[in-house]
Amino acid sequence: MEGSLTARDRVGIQDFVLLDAYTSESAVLDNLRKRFNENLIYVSLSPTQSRGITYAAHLYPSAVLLNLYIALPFSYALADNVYRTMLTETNNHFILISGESGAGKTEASKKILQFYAVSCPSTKLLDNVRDRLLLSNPVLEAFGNAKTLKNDNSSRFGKYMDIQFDHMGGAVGGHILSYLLEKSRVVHQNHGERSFHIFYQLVEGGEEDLLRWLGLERNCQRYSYLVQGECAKVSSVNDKSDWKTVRKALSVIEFSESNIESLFAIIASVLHLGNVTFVADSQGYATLNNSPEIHWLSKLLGIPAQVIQVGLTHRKIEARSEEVLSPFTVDQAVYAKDALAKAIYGRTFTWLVNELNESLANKDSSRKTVIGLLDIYGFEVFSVNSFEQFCINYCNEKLQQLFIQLTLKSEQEEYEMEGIEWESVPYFNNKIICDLVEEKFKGIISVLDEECLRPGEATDMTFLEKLEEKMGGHAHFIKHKLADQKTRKTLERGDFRLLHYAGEVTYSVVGFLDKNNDLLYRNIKEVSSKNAIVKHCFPSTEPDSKKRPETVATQFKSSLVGLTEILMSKEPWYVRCMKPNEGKQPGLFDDVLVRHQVKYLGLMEHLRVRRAGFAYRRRYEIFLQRYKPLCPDTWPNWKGTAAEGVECLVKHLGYKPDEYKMGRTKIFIRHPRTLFATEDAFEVCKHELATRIQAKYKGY
Ligand code: AD9
Ligand code: MG
Repeated sequence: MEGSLTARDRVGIQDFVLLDAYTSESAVLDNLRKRFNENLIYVSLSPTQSRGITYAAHLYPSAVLLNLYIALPFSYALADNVYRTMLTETNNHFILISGESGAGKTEASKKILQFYAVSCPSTKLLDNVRDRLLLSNPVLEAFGNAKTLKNDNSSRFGKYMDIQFDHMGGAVGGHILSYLLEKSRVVHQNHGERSFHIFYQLVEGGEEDLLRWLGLERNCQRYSYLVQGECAKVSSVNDKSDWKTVRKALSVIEFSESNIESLFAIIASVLHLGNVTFVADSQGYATLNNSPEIHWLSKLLGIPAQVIQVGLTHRKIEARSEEVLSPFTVDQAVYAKDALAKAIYGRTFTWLVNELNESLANKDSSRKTVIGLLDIYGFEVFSVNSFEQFCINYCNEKLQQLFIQLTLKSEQEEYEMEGIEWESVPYFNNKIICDLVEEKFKGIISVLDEECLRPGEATDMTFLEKLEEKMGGHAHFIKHKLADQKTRKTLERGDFRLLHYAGEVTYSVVGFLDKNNDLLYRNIKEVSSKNAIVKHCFPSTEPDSKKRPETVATQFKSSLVGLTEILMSKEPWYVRCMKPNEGKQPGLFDDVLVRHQVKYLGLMEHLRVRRAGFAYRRRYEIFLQRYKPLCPDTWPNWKGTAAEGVECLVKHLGYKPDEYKMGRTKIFIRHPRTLFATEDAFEVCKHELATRIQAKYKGY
C-alpha cells in the first residue's frame, strides 16, 4: 500500500554507503531504480548525510558521483565541492566523467563548466574569460560531435579542459587538450549516422551571401559526404539555430573575420571535394572533367586549379633524384581524395583547438590552481566495429584502469602500507586488457605497427593472422577458430573479438592498416595555399618529412600516457554516468542494462571498500596542527611525536576505539560524523578565541 511506505522505501537513499544491504547487487539496483523512478537520479558514494555534500568533499577528495542522467543540482553540488576543496587546500583537481556512449558525460561536463562560469567571482575581465570558456563548447561540439546510432550528439574526440583559478577563486583562463578526432567520419558514415554537425549547420543555417560565396546550395542531399548515412536531418538537432550559436561564439572568442572566412572556406571545400568524381581514361587512369568543384576548390583553398587537378590524379614519386608524376587509377584517386578531405578537416580541428587556447590563455604568470574536466568518447559497440571503436574502447580501458588505481587499488594499498588491519576486497583489474592492447613489442598496437611497416606485403588479413598467432591464447582475445568455445558466438573470418571490461566487442579488421598509417600523398601535402588556415596546417616543409611519421594508434597511445600523467598529479573526483536504457527513451529503467553497468563499473567492489574503510585520513602532523587547540595537553606546543600528540588529542575528545585507527604516518577515522563533531568543536573554539581577542583589544 502506497500510504504505508516510508519515504526511504519509496525514494531510496542517496548515499550508497548508508544502504543497509550494501553488499547485495539487487539492493543496489533496487535503490537505483527507486531513485530513477522518483526522478532523483543521482546517487553518491560518499558519506554526505549529516552535513550536506559540500562538507563531504573535504573528507573525500576522491568522491564518486554516479549518475543515471545526471540531475542538475547534483552536478552543481559536485562542482561546488571540488571548487571549495581547491580553495581551502590550494591544490589541483580533476573531474573524470566516464560512462558509455550516450550516458550523459558531455551534458554533465557542460553543467559543471556552467557552474564555474556562473558562481565564480565576477569582474569585467573575468566575465570575458567566462564567456570564452562557455562558448568554446558549442564551437568544439559543432566541429567534433556528430550523430551516431547511440547518441544524436556523440563526442567524436576526447576533451580535457583545465579551468584555471586565481587565489580569490576567479576563473582566469583555460586550456584544452583534444584527443584523436574520428576523421574518417568526414568521408564515410554508417547508416543512420551523420558527419560532424558543422557541415549541416553551414548548409542549413549559412546566410545566403555566405553560401553563394562558398558555392554551396542549401541542400544537404547535394553533398556526397553528407548523405552516406542517409539521415541528414535529425529531429533532436536544430542545425539552423546551432549555426547562429556557433557563429556568435566565434565572434565572442574573437576569431578574426578573415580567419572565420578561411574556416568556412575549408568546410565548404571539403564538401566540394566530396563531389569530385573521376573517370577512367583508355588506359584505366583517373581523369577529372573540368568540373565546377575544381573551380570552387581552387577559389576556396587558394590553390591554382591546375595544381589541384594534377594533385588529385597523380602521385609524385622520386626516381633517381628526379621527381616524376605517376598517374592514379580511379580507385587510387578516390582514396587520395578522401585522404585529403580527412587531413584538411583533421588539421583544421587541431588549428581550431589551438586558436581557442590562445583565446583562453591567461597571460598573468602568478600561481594558479586548476580544475581539469575530462569528457571523452564513451565505450561503444556497434554491429560493425572498426579501428575507431578499437581506439575509443582502448581509451575507456585506460580510464577504467586509472579509476581502479586511484580508488580500489591505492585505497587498499594505503591500508596495507599504514599497517591497518584490512580484509582485502577482490576486484577485476582490467590491466590485463590494457596490456593486451598496448604492451611494447607484444600488444595489438605493436603487431599493427609492425604490419604497417611492410607496405605492399601486409594486408588487413595478414595483420589478423599475426594477431591470432600471437594473442590466440589470451583470455580476453577471441580468435576465429576458438570463438565458438569461448563465447558461444561465432566469428566471421576477418573479425577478432576482445572481451573488454565493459563487454565484448567484435572488430572487423577491414581498414585497420590504412587508418593506422593515415598516409597522405606528398604532392597533396606540399601545395602552397592562399587560405591562411590551410597554409598554417600544411607548412611547405613539414618537420622531419623524411622520417616515417608515428602511426595513429601509437600517437594515441602516447597521448593517453601523457593524459594519465596529467591526471595523476591532481586530486581525483569522478562522475560515473549510467545509461537507463538503450533506446534514448525517457523514464525507462532497463534492469538488465543497468545491472550490467553496475557490474563493469566496479560499483559493488567500490562500495565494499568504501563501506568497510575509513572516511577520513590525515597525516599526524597536519591533524595535530589543526586540532591541537582543542586539548590543553597539546596546546600550544606539544613536546612529543606527532602520533603521540594525536593519540592524546583524540582521547581527550572522547573518540571510541572502533572509531579510529592509528597508522604508521596517519590517523584513519571511520565515520564522517566523528570528524564533523571535532570540526564543530574547533569552530566553537576559534570563535571563543576571536571573541576573547576582540574583548582584550576593545579599548585600542
Ligand atoms: V558520447 O560518449 O559523447 O557518445 P555522452 O557524452 O556520454 O555520450 P551526452 O552527454 O551527449 O552523452 O548525452 C546523450 C543524450 O542523453 C543527451 O543529448 C540528452 O538527450 C540525454 N541526457 C544526457 N544527460 C541528461 C540529463 N541530465 N538530463 C536529460 C540527458 N537528458
Ligand atoms: Mg559526449
